[in-house]
Amino acid sequence: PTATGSVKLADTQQVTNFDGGMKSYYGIGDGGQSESQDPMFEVANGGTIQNVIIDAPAGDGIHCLGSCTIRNVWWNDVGEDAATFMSSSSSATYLVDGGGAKSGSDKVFQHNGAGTVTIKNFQVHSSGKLYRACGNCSSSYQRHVVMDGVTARSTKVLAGINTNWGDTARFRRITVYGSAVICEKYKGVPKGSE
Ligand code: DGU
Ligand code: CA
Ligand code: CA
Ligand code: CA
Repeated sequence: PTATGSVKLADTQQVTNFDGGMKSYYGIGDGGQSESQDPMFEVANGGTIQNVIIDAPAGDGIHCLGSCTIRNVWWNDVGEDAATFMSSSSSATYLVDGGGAKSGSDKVFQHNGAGTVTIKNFQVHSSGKLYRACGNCSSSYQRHVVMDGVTARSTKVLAGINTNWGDTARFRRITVYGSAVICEKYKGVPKGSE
């Protein structure tokens, strides 16, 4: 989509319900793969972020501290990753509805907390993995992902999950251009015991 304007962020924006009006936001981190970058937006438990375009440098993207909705958000050049889901509650739900992500050199959606991530009506282009359940987080939660209406181009893997922790992945209406591994199964190893 075409941006209606552009906003350079000086620091992380803490939001509960945020509508970006289809402006482009950028300016956090260095655009590379360093794990220590700040997020652009931190969304409170129960919050929604929508109608946002994210351009480089995009830092650590969006952090959802609890359940959240990410609606019609477009990453033109994913930073270290695009969004991280962080609730400690097994009933947390995170919904990504609409939008798309390009050039996530490693991961797009990073699920470090517990609960279920639903990725719906989403496009991913030139990326490593669309979704990864954390493989070495200190909390070995069960993590679940549902993909419904996902189109992938030049992307290696749709979901990476840790079957030894009981993670699950479900797929519906998936379109792949080129080739992609739909579900890569890993053995999660908590940090410190690798
Ligand atoms: O070394 O623990 O990549 O949140 C890897 C880390 C890793 C997380 C994750 C993230 O799993 O840092 O971006
Ligand atoms: Ca990372
Ligand atoms: Ca990138
Ligand atoms: Ca990250």
